[in-house]
Amino acid sequence: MSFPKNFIWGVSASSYQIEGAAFEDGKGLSIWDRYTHRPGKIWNNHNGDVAADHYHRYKEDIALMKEIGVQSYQVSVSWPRVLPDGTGKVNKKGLDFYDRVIDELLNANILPIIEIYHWETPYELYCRGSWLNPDSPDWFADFTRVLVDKYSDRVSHWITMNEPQCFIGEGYWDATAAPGDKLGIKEVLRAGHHALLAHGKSVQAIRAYSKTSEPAVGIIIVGITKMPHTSSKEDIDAARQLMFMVPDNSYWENACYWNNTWWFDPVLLGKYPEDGLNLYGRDAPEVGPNDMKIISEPLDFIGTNIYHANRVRAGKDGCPEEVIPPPGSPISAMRWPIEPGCLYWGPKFFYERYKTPIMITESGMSNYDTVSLDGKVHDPQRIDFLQKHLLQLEKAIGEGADVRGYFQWSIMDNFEWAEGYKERFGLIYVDFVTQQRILKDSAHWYKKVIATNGEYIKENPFK
Ligand code: GCO
Repeated sequence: MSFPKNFIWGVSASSYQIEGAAFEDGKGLSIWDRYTHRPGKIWNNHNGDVAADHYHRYKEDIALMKEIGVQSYQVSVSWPRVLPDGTGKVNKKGLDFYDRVIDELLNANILPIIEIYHWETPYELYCRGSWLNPDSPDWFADFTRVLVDKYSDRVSHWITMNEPQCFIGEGYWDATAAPGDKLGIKEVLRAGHHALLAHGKSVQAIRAYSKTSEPAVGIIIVGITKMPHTSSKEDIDAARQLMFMVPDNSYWENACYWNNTWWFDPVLLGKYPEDGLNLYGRDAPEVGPNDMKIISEPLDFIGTNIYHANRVRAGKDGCPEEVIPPPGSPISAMRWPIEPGCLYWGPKFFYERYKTPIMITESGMSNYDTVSLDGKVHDPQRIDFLQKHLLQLEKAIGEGADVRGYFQWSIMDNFEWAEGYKERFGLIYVDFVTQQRILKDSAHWYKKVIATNGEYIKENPFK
């Protein structure tokens, strides 16, 4: 077993989480610029005004990526940096920033993948209703076109948007992310429908205007992964069943948006799942005659972010039930369970259902890393985490799951949304006071993994 020859070893990050320069060079405000300045929303009232100062340090950061040997990097774009009002006038300085980033990456032999939207809705568009506004899909298509016109002579890989479950569900239902509104289920689902339409129109714009003959286009959806508690057929079926259902809110918290099929099915199968439609009834969004055709524009890959899994077994009455991990089971600093099997069962189940090539667009671990007296950052837990997860991914690929790439989240420590700078996910340590960068042990380890196309994961990293 080994990783395919053209497998892509990458890293990811997102604009608001690393760029800083929130009020510079003509950038407009995003909903995150507003939300983080509302007292009590973010741990210790942190914000992304400066973040990792990547806006000014992108050259240094790309040099470090090169040192690690990274093959690809997801460049996420801040919408209001490019279009301060969300539509209309382009901010040349903002557009030029990503242009320079792309050139720098290409010079370092790193494949840039443009991620058009990682939650940074322009505040001006929020004031016009944002994703609730039926014009929002067209706003997003116009924004896409601006990027495609400028970058597609050099960029061939595009991701329309990242995690609708989060920016719709957390943003509009439970208010734990910007814009922090609590809407009713009908509005939430309507906003979600517009976001999916925006995705579809964005795909159309990429294909219509790309200067690259065959652009590769995808979307990122959270891969909420369930894995069987034992290898029995009953438990495997139970895990699969739970992974692909739209449960009601009594089943697990926020199930109304925290599920896979409500988001993946329209995009890949061209329809909302029956169980979800039955559950929502009259609250389900109105679907126009062409909507599903637009939403399900063919994709070259699906990106999915998988960080953990819940264990599931067949309950006595035949219904799947989640298994609470026994006391002492490993968890990360984020208090997410550590279940390396998520990168086996996740890709396996997703590929089985959707038969579309997969990129693992985020995978990684938060850890409270510190600088040791030797000036280095030793993070054996992260190495252990990545090694175990990659071994599982390799197994899934060996058994036929078509996974084309793996992106570690994140290239560097960054602003972890509601958790502020408390959580560190990076391969590169960032001192947020001095902005000094230090390659963690895990970065040196990942370098060897990339250089050997994954063979190095079989070595004991601690001998
Ligand atoms: C998400 C986002 C990232 C996070 C990362 C760790 O999954 O919420 O895509 O921006 O920072 O996943 O939580």
